[in-house]
Amino acid sequence: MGVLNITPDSFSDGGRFARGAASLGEVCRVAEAMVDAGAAILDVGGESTRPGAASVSAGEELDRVMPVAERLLGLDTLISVDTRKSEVAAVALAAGCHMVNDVSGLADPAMPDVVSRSGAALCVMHMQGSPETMQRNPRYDDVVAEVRAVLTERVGRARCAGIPDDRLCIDPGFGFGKTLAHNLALFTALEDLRVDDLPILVGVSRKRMIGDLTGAPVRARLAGSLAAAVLAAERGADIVRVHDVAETVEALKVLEALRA
Ligand code: 8Y7
Repeated sequence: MGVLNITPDSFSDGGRFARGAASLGEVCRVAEAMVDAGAAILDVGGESTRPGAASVSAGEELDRVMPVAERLLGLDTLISVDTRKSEVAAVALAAGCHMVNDVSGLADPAMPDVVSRSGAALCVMHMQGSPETMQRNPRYDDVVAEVRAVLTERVGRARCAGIPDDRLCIDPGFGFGKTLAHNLALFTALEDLRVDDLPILVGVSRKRMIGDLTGAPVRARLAGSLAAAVLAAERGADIVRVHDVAETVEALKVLEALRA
């Protein structure tokens, strides 16, 4: 899954894709390169979820995401819309997007029905708190058990709305209301998080967790991100969400060949 942030202040691309002069063409060129490099899914997001980020309105989110999504729907790949809002999801899915990536894990009570009615896929991610406050003081007694319990409950809500298992995946939400120790505990126990046989999505590309381990700034986290992507795949991740698609695909090819 290739990351396309259409926000002025995204986590790790310095707002390279912010709405503005000529940005639509640039985003589309980057997206095409990701597909050529082997991305199976492109994840398009218009709301920053960086710690402390202010929220945006549904209208603003749609203004950012839809022009890009509409262009990308012509590519031979699945388009995921990264949103916490059922209003945004409804418009994106009506336009033909294939998946909703909900970092809030269904905080919007209307989200399951919107996804179910469209026949799209859904990723439910775990987050403690909200982006505004999540990194202030993350706390768990047993992070693996608690994240797994929340994901199980959210999968139950999705199933109740009629979303079938072959359209669902789960994600522990690295960095979303988690300290480095929490992230490491979750990564180490990845397979223990699995809910039934649902696929697991892992997003660690360029994150602070990688910076904490390497000392590298956002721009220099490729090597650390590749190591984490390969190990996540080896530990059972079915989908990896990354900024550097070509490099990650190469690393995963080597993993596949060298696997016993
Ligand atoms: C994740 C994500 C982000 C993640 C899923 C960033 C939107 C922060 N991280 N979605 N989104 N999983 N499913 O650094 O880990 O890309 S935003």
